[in-house]
Amino acid sequence: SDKIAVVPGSFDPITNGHLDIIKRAADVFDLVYVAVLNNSSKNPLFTIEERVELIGKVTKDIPNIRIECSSGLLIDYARSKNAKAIVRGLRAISDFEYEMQITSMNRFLDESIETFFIMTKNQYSFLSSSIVKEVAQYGGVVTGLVPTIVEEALSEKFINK
Ligand code: COD
Repeated sequence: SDKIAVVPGSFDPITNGHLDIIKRAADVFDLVYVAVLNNSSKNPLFTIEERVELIGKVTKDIPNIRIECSSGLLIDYARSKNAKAIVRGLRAISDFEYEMQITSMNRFLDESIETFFIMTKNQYSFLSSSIVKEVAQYGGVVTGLVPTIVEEALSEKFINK
């Protein structure tokens, strides 16, 4: 039977670091759902619909990827998709504590769904949506760190503000 994974995140907006993790997950699993979820400790720049649309555009050539959003718990979403795995990216030691905590909580909620980690490529290890937004906000060039259409969407956001 098909092995299904969920790659969850806020993706506000998607960066080349996220994209790399999504592509590598799609190489290993039969079907990958990219789930755009709310992180209650973050205040988003892009709406959920904008984030879904940007991810859709930059992954349109990969046949085994679906993009969806959900307003509930990640684990309920994963269960509803029959997913066996949640895939997360790891950048640095500083990610570890947070990832350990959400992995343990998700396992407490449903121990049949396994969390897998993919280590970032070194070139993306300093990259986050937050730092990209910070740089773009003050007119810095983020070419090569995010897909071109994301770069355009960022300029549009900050021009209209
Ligand atoms: N290289 C590699 N991986 C990266 C990079 C990079 N440069 N940047 C980010 N990543 C990874 C992150 O480590 C993460 O695995 C993934 O990409 C997505 O990152 P973000 O920052 O967009 O996503 P988060 O961390 O904000 O996602 C948190 C969730 C939205 C998944 C979480 O809040 C959640 O599950 N919310 C739903 C409610 C819920 O179930 N809460 C309880 C969870 S215990």
